[in-house]
Amino acid sequence: MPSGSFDFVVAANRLPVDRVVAPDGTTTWRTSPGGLVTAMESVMRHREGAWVGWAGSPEETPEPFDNEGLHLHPVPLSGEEVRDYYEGFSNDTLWPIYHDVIVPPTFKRRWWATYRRVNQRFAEAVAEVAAEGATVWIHDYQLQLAPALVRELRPDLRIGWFDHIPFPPVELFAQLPWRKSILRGLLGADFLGFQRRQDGANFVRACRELLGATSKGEVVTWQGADDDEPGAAPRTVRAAAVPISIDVQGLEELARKPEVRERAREIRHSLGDPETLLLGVDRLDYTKGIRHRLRAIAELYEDGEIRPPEVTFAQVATPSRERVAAYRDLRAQIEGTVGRINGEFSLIGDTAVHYLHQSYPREEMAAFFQAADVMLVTPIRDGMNLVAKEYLTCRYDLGGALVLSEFTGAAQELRQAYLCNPHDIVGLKQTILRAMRDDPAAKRRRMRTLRRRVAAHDVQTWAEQYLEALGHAPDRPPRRS
Ligand code: ADQ
Repeated sequence: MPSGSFDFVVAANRLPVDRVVAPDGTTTWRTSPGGLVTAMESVMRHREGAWVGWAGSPEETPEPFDNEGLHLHPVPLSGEEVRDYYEGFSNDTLWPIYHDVIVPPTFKRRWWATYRRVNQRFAEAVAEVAAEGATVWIHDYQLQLAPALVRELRPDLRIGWFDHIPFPPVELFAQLPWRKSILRGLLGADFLGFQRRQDGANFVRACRELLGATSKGEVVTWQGADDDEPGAAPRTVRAAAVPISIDVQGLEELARKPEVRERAREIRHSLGDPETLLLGVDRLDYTKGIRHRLRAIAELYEDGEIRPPEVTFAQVATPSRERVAAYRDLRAQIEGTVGRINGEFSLIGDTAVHYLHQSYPREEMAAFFQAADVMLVTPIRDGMNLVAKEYLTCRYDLGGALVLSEFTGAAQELRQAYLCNPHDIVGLKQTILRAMRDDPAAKRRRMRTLRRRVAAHDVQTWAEQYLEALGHAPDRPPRRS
């Protein structure tokens, strides 16, 4: 296949831009806020970079275009493909399996066929734009077949894949009827990056048990031929942890703005100037442990340990995947629970739970974080959880406290947080009370240590470490001094 002209290519389900339609009907593109774009900016500055992804609308696909120094190469998806590849196979088959089967996964052969077809289309787009010998960085669970498909078309490329979500233990992964194809797809990469060491180890074990591969530490060797697909070429691939982070400097600069600080005060005032504001911020997803959190909060009100207006809880929940049934059910349950708690424990003018089912600009999120005395991050399972790192970054005043579930990737790094097991409601309640009532000096010490950790490993460092590992794979990169 003839090569393109870009020596660094990112492939992700979505392009990092949102369409903005002016009143006169003209379309422009705005870079979407988010860590991945910022991380890529820092590593793309000295390279010719292209980004391959879906533009977000099934109706029309723009021609490739340039935006803020980046070449964007849209991949078309029809409405049916969005339903089957994205909402179906990615979010209703893979997502539940990769998150401990919190809800049952749905298996549909039609979804799988579409997932394969869309991965092939992404691979062809990558092969079209990549220059001879280019580096390709593929992202996430929507594109697990792409590494091998790209390699087939362009064996000259260096191919990496990064898993933003957990990689499940083989006992759960084995449920997937297409498990071998997924592993073979991933083994097309030179380097596979995971959030935690455990995720990488789960992948290596799956290769051993399901493909008969061999391994030595983080390196998997697969002979290539197996019953279903004789003749595939042997592969040696490294699978290691490179935990993702956030744009610490950018967010802290934002949080330090006088308008944001003023807005934080306003938020507290609007919530009745509580002594303690407890806060949850999540995509409305069953992995995030919002139900467990609400249960603990309800019991704390019931026990008389907390009461409005001294203590109030705000839950900000971004609308998410509303065309998938499990998400619609979750929303109905959560909204029912919030209604019940407020019916029972709110006073006239003093609300027990403030529930906001909305998306906010970054400035508003930073103000929320500054306003919160205790941040509740209680997922049942989460690849990393960036909210925890964002909260710490916004608390440059060393105020506040972070309650963090052990089942997040972030808990591997943030050991000084108030760690909890969200399934243990009694323990969760005790941890929330501790985070509220601990000695302020001890809380500040924890904050300082946590903030230092996040600052030392920001998203730019993450991208550099990832690319260094990819460059040396399957060997380990030399240690940094
Ligand atoms: P997500 O599951 O989306 O990401 P998370 O890491 O918490 O989870 O990131 C959510 C982002 O959305 C944060 O930047 C947060 O500030 C923002 N956000 C949340 N609610 C919002 C609201 N109401 N308005 C505006 N913004 C809001 C997946 C994995 C994670 C992994 C990331 C990155 O599931 O485990 O950390 O990718 O790899």
